[in-house]
Amino acid sequence: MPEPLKLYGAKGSGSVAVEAALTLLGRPYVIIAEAPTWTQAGREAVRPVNPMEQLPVLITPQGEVMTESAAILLWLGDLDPQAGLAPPPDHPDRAAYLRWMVFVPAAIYAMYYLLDDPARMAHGDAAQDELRERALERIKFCWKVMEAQVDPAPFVFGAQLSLLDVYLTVVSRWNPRRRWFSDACPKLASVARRVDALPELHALWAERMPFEPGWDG
Ligand SMILES: N[C@@H](CCC(=O)N[C@@H](CS)C(=O)NCC(=O)O)C(=O)O
Repeated sequence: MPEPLKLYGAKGSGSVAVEAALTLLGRPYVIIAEAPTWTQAGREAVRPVNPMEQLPVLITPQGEVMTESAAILLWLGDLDPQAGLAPPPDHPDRAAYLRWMVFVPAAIYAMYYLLDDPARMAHGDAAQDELRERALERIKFCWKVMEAQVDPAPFVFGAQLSLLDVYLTVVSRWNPRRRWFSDACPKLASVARRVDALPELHALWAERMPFEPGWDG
């Protein structure tokens, strides 16, 4: 049995995508710090390992610090090719897998830095309101770009679940939330609903990203 991987995470955060990947892979892990980085205590807990003060942070068995959700998911998917959660390097879907695995954090996830606390980038209520609004519009635009270019059946790469499906399921739980997502991006939303319903992830969702009243927007 491999040594448990160590993860800095927080309920409802991007670490849940990594937790879901580890769960599907059957790979033991421990949350060594529950560190919601939207609180002072959370930021302080993460700072020694990630000066960006962001989650997720994974510590590899060799003690390497890994940040960046997509890098962690790509690494995990390749670590266990038998699990089939990542198209291998010579697979025809590999290029699209890499493309969308980078698109989600670069185009969408990065926008939450502005959306969650626009005061970090703009002065005054009016400028901050505008920044928040524009960041949200950008997120919507980017989801629609992805929606137009995928053809899930039922997952993005056909019958085989991949970590891209898991990643988009977690990120689409945030603003503008799933009610908007279902209307504007029905193909991607159908993927997310399937991943929401995976029996292997029921306990994880309940504990780490619960479907509480109003969860969908
Ligand atoms: N590029 C990073 C972004 C991570 C990120 O923004 N994480 C959020 C939690 S979901 C965070 O820690 N935010 C706190 C902050 O940005 O100050 C990744 O993909 O892992």
